[in-house]
Amino acid sequence: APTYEHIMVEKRGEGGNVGLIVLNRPSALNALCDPLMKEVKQALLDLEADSCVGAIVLTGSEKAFAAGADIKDMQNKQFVECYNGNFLNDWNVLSIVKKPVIAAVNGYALGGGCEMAMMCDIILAGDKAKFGQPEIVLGTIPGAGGTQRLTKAIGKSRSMQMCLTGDMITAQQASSWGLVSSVHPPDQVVDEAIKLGQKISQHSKLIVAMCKESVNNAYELSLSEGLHFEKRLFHCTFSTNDRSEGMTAFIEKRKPNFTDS
Ligand code: CO8
Repeated sequence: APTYEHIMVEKRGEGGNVGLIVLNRPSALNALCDPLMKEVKQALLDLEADSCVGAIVLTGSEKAFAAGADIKDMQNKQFVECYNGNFLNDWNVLSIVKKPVIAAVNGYALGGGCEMAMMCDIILAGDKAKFGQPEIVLGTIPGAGGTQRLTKAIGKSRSMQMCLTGDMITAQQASSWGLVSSVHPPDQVVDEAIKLGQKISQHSKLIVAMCKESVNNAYELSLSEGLHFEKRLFHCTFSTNDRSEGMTAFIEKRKPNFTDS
């Protein structure tokens, strides 16, 4: 297994069916420097390739999920360097992973940290979590979905307010606005996320990936295109062993034995 400097990677759950990535750069509140993001990318690709793993949990520390992109790294950057080097372009790896990724957020999820949480498929929050897009305070704007995914999650007025003031919202607000699924005591968020990951892992990994792809298309396509895509993928499930096994197991009143095929 690769050794990492800024993250920790474990496998949890029954048979190691949930991958756990812990951001671990406490000296900078998990600010997302380039080496950290490269490690996250590698860990995600490894877990994606691991056939035991059915879901992935991404978390930070109790103080910070991630306090954003690394401001010290950005301080002296110039436009040409950002543009030519495609600055922050490989951040999107989180959004192209096929397996479900659950963010377990405690403490600060700010700027790129909030954006990273929003690239995940499900967000669970600790009751002291704080979400914000403070880029405006630094004279810049969100660069990895803060104006886009946030707006789709909580609506225009609330997103505008957060992005234009830079103010943080609490876990309770994030929950009532629909940004997060549920709120838990801080020391239980990761366990709850792993439980959720285990539950998802019991299903066919193949069908889970198809389902995730279809939900994600709700953000990309018109309703009629999205419904068409969904219907075709639904039809596709009838070419799989797992669809046949799932329905047969129901009829035979037993648990399905999925083979991810
Ligand atoms: N970058 C670099 N270092 C950071 C960052 C950061 N984003 N956040 C905190 N740190 C460092 C601090 O500099 C400090 O280091 P040192 O001890 O060496 O001075 C250490 O972490 C602890 O931080 P504080 O002393 O400030 O801790 P507090 O508890 O007083 O405050 C806060 C916590 C409120 C979270 C505060 O640290 C803060 O406001 N941080 C900056 C938050 C921010 O503005 N984030 C947005 C960054 S811009 C961004 O994310 C742009 C994204 C663009 C696209 C990204 C692609 C995905």
